[in-house]
Amino acid sequence: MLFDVDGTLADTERDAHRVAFNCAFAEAGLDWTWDVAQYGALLRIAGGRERLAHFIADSQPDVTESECTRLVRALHELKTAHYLRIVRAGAVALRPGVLRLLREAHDAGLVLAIATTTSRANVDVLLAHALPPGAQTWFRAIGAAENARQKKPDSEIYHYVLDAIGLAAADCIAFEDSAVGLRAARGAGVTTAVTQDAYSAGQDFSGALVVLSDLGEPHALAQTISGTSPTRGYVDVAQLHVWHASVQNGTSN
Ligand code: XBP
Ligand code: MG
Repeated sequence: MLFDVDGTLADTERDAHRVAFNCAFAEAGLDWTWDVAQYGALLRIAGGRERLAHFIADSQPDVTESECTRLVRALHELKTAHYLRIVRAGAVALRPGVLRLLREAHDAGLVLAIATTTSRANVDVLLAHALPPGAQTWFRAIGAAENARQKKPDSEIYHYVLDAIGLAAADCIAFEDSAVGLRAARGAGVTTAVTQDAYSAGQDFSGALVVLSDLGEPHALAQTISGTSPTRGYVDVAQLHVWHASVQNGTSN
């Protein structure tokens, strides 16, 4: 099982990454603020540095190219420090069903890995603060921003992770929250289930095995937006086997 991080393991974007960017702007003496809606539009650019560069090129005509490069590096460093502080303060919780499914999959001996475009430090702090102690070792490989030159929707990070875990794409399933992530996973040939969030709802999820509101819990079932609903109304290891068999038999939609 390959997991995206931002938006999939946890709703990190609106109240953690966005807030961290705004703190970095303020600390640098800039009067820029990304509101919730504007940040949603900027999210189609994967990668914090790339997002900053796009924003500056798009809306700050007075910033020269070399100044932009310097600014992006400095702001992203500040932003990462703020993000780490925000997550350490406990502001980010895992999405419904994530811990249950990770634990169940780990106990069943399934291979777990992470394929994200966010920085490695951000992954480590989230795993350390949102998962039980020692659970970081559940992941055979973690592929993050530092491991791929091209960000999602490019598939490079998925190829990196497949190589690191030594499994074929056909034996894996990816969980993503966004169209950008879905394209990255599908481009590497990995069957992908989408758990959409407030930012990604309504995006083009064609090619997804299923689109759900979240992974669901026995007491709070997932809503199915498209595709076949999980048998029990939530995603568990038995459901992964059902999906794997249906993909192998060519009976998935
Ligand atoms: C989401 C991203 C990241 C974060 C910000 O990654 O695109 O860029 O928004 O993190 P994913 P950085 O959904 O693949 O987990 O500032 O460290 O890039
Ligand atoms: Mg994501």
